[in-house]
Amino acid sequence: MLAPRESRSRECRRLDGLWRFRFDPGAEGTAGRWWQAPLRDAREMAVPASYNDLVTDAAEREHVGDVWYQRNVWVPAAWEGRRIVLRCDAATHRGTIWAGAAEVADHAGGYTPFEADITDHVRGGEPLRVTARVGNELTMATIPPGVISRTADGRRKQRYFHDFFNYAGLHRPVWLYSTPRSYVADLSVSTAFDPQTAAAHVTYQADVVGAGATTVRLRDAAGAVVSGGAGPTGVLTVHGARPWRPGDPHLYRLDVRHGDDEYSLPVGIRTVQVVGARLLLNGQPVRLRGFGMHEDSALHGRGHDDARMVRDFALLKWIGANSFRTSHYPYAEEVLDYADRQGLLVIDEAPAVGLHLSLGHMGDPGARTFGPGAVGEPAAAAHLAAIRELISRDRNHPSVIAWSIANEPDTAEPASRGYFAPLVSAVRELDPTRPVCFANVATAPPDADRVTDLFDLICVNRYYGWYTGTGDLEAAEQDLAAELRAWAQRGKPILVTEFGADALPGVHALPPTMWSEDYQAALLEMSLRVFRRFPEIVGEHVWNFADFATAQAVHRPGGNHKGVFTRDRQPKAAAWLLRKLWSGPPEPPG
Ligand code: BDP
Repeated sequence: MLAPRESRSRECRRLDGLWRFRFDPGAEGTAGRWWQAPLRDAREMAVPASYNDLVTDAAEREHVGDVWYQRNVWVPAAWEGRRIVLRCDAATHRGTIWAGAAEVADHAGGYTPFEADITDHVRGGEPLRVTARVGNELTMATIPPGVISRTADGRRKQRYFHDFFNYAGLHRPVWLYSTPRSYVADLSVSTAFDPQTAAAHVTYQADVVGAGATTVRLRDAAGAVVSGGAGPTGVLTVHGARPWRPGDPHLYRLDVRHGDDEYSLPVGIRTVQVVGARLLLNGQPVRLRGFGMHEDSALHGRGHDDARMVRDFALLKWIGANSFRTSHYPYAEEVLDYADRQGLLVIDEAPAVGLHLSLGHMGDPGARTFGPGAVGEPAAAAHLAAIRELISRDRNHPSVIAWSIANEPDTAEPASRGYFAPLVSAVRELDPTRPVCFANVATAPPDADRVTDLFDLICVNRYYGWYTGTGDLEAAEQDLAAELRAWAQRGKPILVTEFGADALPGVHALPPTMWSEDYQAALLEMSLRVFRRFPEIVGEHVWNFADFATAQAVHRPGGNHKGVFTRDRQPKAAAWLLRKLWSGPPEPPG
């Protein structure tokens, strides 16, 4: 699905700002047809943002069910006769949209966009009432999964199996945009690059609607045409191509015209391959260093915020990171656009987290995950839909070098294989150009895991020195090395996609003890020392980039404090250490 972009033929309006807003604790809005009139008893709410941290009432912060957003917008008179689209970048976790009295879109999945052609429902030069119903419920039919129960006094309670707060709302921009009646509906590009000859191929496929000729031009950063073609599909050849890579994230621009419509897509020419235990970018071994992150900050919650994004990327650069994982859901498209321009490598993750119903403090000991009544067919269908939408949205980003289709599922359970095998095949069919991975959980070490052979990369999340070997870094060092030695036998690249320790900012201890900044730094230093012994380890992603909000729990004092930056993006001691250890270009493995 194409992101809204202005061009000579396209106009985009972001409907950011204050919308009328109402909680619907009694689930009355749908029966009462709240979209048909101005929302009664409404307050105002910021968009984009999570609503949870903008209210002062506990029941509202923890509300389970629907909320309603509404606003009026003027449809520009100049748009009369054009195609008009209403688009929502993210309604977490389910969104239904009305244009005036007409329902125009309904979408499940909290982190991918959806849109509707509303041409027949609007008039240029007239006002339009836009209403959005957003539901935050997680069940065994959603991804991520959850369970809703009732308290003795009748309140609905949401339980979930992942370690971040269930923020909800209109998290990303809502758009009204217009195109000509004949238009470019979708576009997919893939690139091939020969490092020996610097020759490149850009294969493109445009879905076009309506009459008119289709032409494409590939331009370099200076705007000069380097290749061109005609027709909705084709292969463009570029001689002397300048490949996209961290350090020189060079972007070409593909201008696609169909009839009067023009859409311009940034294109980075690069290849990603797994050869043996190496990960190659443009034929060269790469080693990833960086973080698992979250879209999370004070007040905004999970709402996209350009200011936070700019600061986060500045910190990634400062600390010497070259990559991150979009743990545990697809991030805003603005983030991937920025990563393309900044030259960050991204492992792009589907929102399949918490598929482990017996894990830690969030699960029930002994609970089975995969099968009817738990994570069964409805969840698998939702998971597949989420993967399809992720790939369709993000496949054109050069920064995206791998798809992660789940975080810490219970892959020691035999039924996990039947669950994952079809999903992996689907990813390979949707995108044969990128490696596929998932983040393996500590309860599925090499001798217990049932699925890792299906994937291209071995990604492991390990907390030696924290959840196991608690407080004992010597034991942790040995156990970590022993487990990595076992994974290294598999002959595939290994990424340690999570390791870390909570540190309360300002707490210090010598010798280092748990929860201090010093212990966090010592644990990270020990881990990096172990990783250096394994040529198969091609990536180290610290958990987490910054402190983040979680559900309330006895061991989560004001959230998860495994950030090496505080929630307001200031460095802890570990950040200074990593900056030192990650200075200079990442050494190639081996
Ligand atoms: C891992 C999860 C991550 C958690 C982290 C932790 O992948 O989402 O936040 O542990 O416990 O299990 O800090």
